Amino acid sequence: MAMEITAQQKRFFEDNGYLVVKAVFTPEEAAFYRGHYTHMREAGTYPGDYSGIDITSNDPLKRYPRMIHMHRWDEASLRWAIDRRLNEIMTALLGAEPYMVQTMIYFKPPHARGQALHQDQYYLRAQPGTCIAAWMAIDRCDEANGCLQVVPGSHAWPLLCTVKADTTRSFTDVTVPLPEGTAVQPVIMDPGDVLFFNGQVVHGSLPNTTDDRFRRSLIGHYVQAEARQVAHYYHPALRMDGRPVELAESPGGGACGVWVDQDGTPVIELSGVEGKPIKASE
Ligand SMILES: O=C(O)CCC(=O)C(=O)O
Repeated sequence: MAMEITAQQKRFFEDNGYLVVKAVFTPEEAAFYRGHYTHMREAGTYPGDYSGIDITSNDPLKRYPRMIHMHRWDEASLRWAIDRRLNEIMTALLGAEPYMVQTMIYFKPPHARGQALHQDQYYLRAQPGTCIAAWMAIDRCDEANGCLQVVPGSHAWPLLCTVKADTTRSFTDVTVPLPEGTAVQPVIMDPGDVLFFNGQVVHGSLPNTTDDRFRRSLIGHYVQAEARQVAHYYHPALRMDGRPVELAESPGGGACGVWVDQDGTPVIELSGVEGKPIKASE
């Protein structure tokens, strides 16, 4: 059966830059991915394990680092990333089929740090248009175990200039500043639910404060059909039937926005310049 998106859901996505679709995958499918990736992670090392693994480390993220681009060598990951249901929803939200450029799995064990607020387009640089993420919960995700957080409406912002992040709470070291009082919305999800969000949306996650609950998520990154270039790290892009599509390389860096005060209201001025991201992927 085709995945239907209601007019109300589409409007929510257009107004807020994100949308949770409940039960896109069944609890049994979520359980399959939970087992699949956990066994894989515990069994060895893989291409993309850039920050290394140390099973004796006190840092939970050293014991269970995220995995990247699994679709390039793991059939189940490729099948998931180009799944008909994800394609139908994104095509309905965007008006055309996207291209798939990245897969990631986050394990986020108890006491693991989160990821500071950022915009995915800072890394992907899809042009023209932007990128989109499909973020599937494979455990229950809530505030205690560090669910994703989004800033509703930030899809309308340009890329913001980054500042240093608090690396005691985030495993990445850059973040974007927000004016005081900006609403940051936790996104509570059950296994199999998928959060779709636009590449400009400011999002991140807090540490996992639980003693006993992982917060695993499986993520696909895509670029809109009108994109003709994407950053080097994300090549080759794939059509949603798995065939490669030729895109050019985005240069990275460029103008970025800073918050300025305009008659007591914070507004973004495109007066900053961002260098190339040092790390290629988030
Ligand atoms: O899952 C998380 O904690 C962060 C993931 C994220 O920010 C991303 O995929 O861009």
